[in-house]
Amino acid sequence: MSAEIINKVHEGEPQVDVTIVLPVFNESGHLEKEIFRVHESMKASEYSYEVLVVDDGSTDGSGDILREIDGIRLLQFAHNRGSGSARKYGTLAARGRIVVWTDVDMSYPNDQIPALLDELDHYDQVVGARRTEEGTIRLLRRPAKWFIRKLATYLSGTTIPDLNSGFRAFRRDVALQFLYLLPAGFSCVTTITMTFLSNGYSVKYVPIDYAPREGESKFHWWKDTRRYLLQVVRMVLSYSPLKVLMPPAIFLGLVGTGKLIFDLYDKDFRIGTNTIVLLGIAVSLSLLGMLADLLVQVNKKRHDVLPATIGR
Ligand SMILES: Nc1nc2c(ncn2[C@@H]2O[C@H](COP(=O)(O)OP(=O)(O)OP(=O)(O)O)[C@@H](O)[C@H]2O)c(=O)[nH]1
Ligand SMILES: [Mg+2]
Repeated sequence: MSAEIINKVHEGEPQVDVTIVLPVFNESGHLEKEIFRVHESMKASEYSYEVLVVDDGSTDGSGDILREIDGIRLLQFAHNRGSGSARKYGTLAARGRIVVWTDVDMSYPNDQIPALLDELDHYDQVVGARRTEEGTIRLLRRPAKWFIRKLATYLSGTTIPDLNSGFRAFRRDVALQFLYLLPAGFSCVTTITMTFLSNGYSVKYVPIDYAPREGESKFHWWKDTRRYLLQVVRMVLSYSPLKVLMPPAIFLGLVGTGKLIFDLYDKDFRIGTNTIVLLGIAVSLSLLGMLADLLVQVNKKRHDVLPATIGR
């Protein structure tokens, strides 16, 4: 028997405890090894599970290899859309009550998925937070990641030790409410953490080890860094615009007002150009903040899924 090729999205009651979603793009060298590792750890656990592989347009023969692998469900797309999109459609097609996201490059401890699942008790999402950064293009990615993580910590009001981890487990019913918000690229993992947090769902972090990947990275230094920066703008505008835009607006407003008073008294009512610029920026930032906040409020959707509780 080979992979079960699926072309219909599953709907209805969960049929297994866990679905492990594996996004694959050109990982032929270690694909079987990684899938074997996942199976071995899950078989030894008490959880019923399925492995759902999502491949969109691999060109290195990964698709052919996958079709021959036993014991997986396979979702294959002709077009490449990105790892976020693969994770999103994998979650949609999952039959599990819980969904696990991880990479297929031997970097995350996929032999420890059951331990990650054990931590999900009483939480809506549990994230493996990497102790070290062994990722590709570290010099460029590290400062960008650090900045985004600090910003996300400030926006969410919670400590986020690892915002970009690709190793996580979450309740599928909660995630389904937000799938439409997830971007197609790498920032999908950032977005799912932020979306859970900003909608009142709990996220727990457990420390994990992280190994250098096998095979070639799919992270493009410029295209994906640009997307990270866009992600910063989006996070500010869509989660708490007032929290970020109001402090600089108030600061510039106060400095501008001080300068205005100085101009009125000392410069005989000749208001300086820099005073006008300062006050103009302050007003623009506050208007932008208020407008963005209004859009956030107006677009708030109803969420019916109860957050995880502590059972008896
Ligand atoms: N289906 C699908 N999977 C993808 C795509 N791009 C990347 N992936 C998979 O998503 C996972 C993460 O991609 P990586 O290249 O490891 O990205 P990363 O973990 O941010 O970067 P590294 O530090 O290089 O590991 C891997 O399992 C990839 O095979 C894509 O376009 N489509
Ligand atoms: Mg990786």
